[in-house]
Amino acid sequence: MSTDTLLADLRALLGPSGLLTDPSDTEPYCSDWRGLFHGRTDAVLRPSDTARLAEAVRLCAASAARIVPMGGNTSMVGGASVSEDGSELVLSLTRLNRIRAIDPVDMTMTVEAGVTLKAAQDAAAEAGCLLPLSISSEGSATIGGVLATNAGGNNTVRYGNARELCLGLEAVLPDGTVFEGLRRLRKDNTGYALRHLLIGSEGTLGIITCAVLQLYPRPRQVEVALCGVESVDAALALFMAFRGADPSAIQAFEYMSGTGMALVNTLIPDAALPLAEPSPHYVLVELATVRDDGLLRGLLETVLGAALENGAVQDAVIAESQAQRLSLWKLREEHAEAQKRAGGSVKNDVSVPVSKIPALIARATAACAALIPGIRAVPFGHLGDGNIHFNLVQPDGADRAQFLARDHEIMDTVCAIVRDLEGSFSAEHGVGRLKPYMMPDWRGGAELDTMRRIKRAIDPDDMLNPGKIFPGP
Ligand code: 2HG
Ligand code: ZN
Repeated sequence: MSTDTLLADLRALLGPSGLLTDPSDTEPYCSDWRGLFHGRTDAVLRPSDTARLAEAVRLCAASAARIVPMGGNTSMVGGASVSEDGSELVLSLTRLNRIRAIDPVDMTMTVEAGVTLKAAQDAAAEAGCLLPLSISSEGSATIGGVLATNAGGNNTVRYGNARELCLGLEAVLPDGTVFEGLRRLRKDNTGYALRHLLIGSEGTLGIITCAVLQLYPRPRQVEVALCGVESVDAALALFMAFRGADPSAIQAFEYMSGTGMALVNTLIPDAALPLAEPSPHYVLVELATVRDDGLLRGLLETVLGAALENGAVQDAVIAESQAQRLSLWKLREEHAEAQKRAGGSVKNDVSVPVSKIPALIARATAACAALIPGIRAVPFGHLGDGNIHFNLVQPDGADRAQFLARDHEIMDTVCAIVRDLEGSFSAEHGVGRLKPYMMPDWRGGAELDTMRRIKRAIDPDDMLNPGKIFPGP
């Protein structure tokens, strides 16, 4: 079947607003948030429900047309990027944007893939519940994407990754059949847990269309503090102090470097460091509890007081209102945007055992400085669960393209240290199109081979999200 016939059939199925073919309409779908990948496509499919989406996939399969599923297009690794040769179609999930159900007794919500994470959080809050997944891009990132990549974010230390919050899934498989697994059971041992195969598969095995998410009670007390600390060891010591005092109270424990904080302060409007002096390192801690006993503030002050006394913390500020909590979080959440504004940056979304975070930051900072003098190391992230974004910003005034051309060299330098520290080169952003070249080295032998066999069994014609996860054909 010719492309023209396929597009005519898709237009008849999806209607005029369900199929974009004009280059001025499709262009925004052809670049990623970081500006690393620029592709082409003949069409963007925008089905409004699962039945039409499944039929569209059947039509594509019959024409051997390849599909790149896309949610909010916030991937940091080109996970939703189309190829440069124009041979792939984009399938946007954003019109599947209904919240099908919220059940405050079962503590679950059934959400379509195109709902933004923020909209899902707000809907859960209106029902008196908490959807605890929280990531910097939550205003644009969608439920389908966060599950397809098994996103982690700020609250993993307490609630786990997206995987741990998903009880059921509906997905369209590469041949257009619908996997109907929208169950909301805590116990359901019935053969292979297929939803867990789809979660984290980055759209290479199926297109997630709807999910049942686990909700939690909303906290009644929340405390947020920003602390200036002298070393990464001191940041880790502070984490251990909070864990020792009450591990169940830690909702988020985030690390930031002085370099990253300075970029946010300089490049993000309305960002202001509320401490008297800048510090070489920072910690943002959020405590929360559903209890209504008024004791959470005391816990925070006791731990911080001891840390100030023993020198682990140099200075600290505790938010006194929701507005202050948000402005402290802004200093952390704007890190990605500030780095984008600072010029070219190379990202390493890595994880190590929590105990090895100080070694990771010290060794990787020194190794990158030796590789490219003047390079700005901007490590930050989710210290509480061992996930550090060891990002490198180009030297001030350097040529962006020349700097980015050395991305593999920089990534390999950092990842060699990560490997030595028994970590992972891909913690929460996925492998996407950026890191498949690392797979043989890190997941070689039986592991990568089994992944390939699963891919071939479910998607023998490599129809879904080609070029992601796997190196080569
Ligand atoms: C975050 O934690 C995101 O803010 C983005 O995962 C990290 O920019 C990054 O590398
Ligand atoms: Zn992150």
